[in-house]
Amino acid sequence: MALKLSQWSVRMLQFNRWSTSRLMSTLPELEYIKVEKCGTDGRVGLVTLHRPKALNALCSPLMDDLMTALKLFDADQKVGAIVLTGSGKAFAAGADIKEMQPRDFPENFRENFLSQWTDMVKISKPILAAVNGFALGGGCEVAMMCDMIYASEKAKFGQPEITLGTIPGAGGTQRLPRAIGKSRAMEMNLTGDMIDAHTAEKWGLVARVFPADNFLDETIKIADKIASKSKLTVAICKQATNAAYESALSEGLATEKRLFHATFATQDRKEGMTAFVEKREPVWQDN
Ligand code: DAK
Repeated sequence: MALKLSQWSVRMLQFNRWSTSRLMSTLPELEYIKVEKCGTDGRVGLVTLHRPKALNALCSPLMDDLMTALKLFDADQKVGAIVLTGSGKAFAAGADIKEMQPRDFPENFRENFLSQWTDMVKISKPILAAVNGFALGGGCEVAMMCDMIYASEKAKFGQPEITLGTIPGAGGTQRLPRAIGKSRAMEMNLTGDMIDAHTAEKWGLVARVFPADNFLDETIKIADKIASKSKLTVAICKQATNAAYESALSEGLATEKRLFHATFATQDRKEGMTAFVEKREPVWQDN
């Protein structure tokens, strides 16, 4: 028993060491976003929305910085998963109302206002949202553009656009009903009311709720586990799972089968099955 406990302590010490010491060496300085590497050997990219005085309201320059950070980690061959979180008391309180307030329709139409938001879904690596505090409007929508949502028990989700005389514009009327069902989504969208983290978990919007003091480390731990797999197979699996949201069942199943067959063209599929037969751990080449 004593031996088991001491082994556990060593593992916890190792975990705390890699989860809290974040590698910043060659990463760029961005105005509204912090980028760090964490996890085992820095294989998790950590992106923090950093405009705390405005509750990380998602102004256009912040969204540009966010896309820069996500594309940077997507292109980094050492990074296997990305965690997106907020700073201060919010994940993000929505798109920047002060930026939107003076705008008009012709301007929005001509400039395709806020079009950079949709680039998030082009990232091929898994993105895990680690939601602290408020995730409202565009903040809730950015979380839903991620592949998984984890929440601190202090998180609050909502689509308050109705209170501003407008409607959600980045997935609140589309991704939210798919995640939690029509009645609940309709209630959130039409009342503008917030739901707490445990309700969000019960309704299926978030995968898990963690205590506020370690929700980020717990999310990084899951990202680190994903990053330990073949990056190629993970990207294929993400694409196949996303097909469930964008196609009829028969079309989705056909996509899944095609991609399953395609994994047999990879070194990593061969290695994974050979390692199982040889009773050893696989060594991934990401190929
Ligand atoms: N925009 C700009 N500033 C914001 C903000 C926001 N969304 N949310 C908070 N702030 C600012 C506040 O103005 C305040 O700034 P100062 O007055 O100190 O300068 C500061 O953050 C602190 O906020 P509060 O003083 O209000 O803090 P409280 O704790 O009292 O209240 C709150 C927290 C989150 C309940 C409250 O701040 C709030 O209701 N915020 C607004 C939430 C909201 O309505 N969000 C939805 C915005 S509309 C699209 C893409 C996206 C979208 C649409 C289209 N396309 C791709 C087409 C998205 C639209 C939206 O998100």
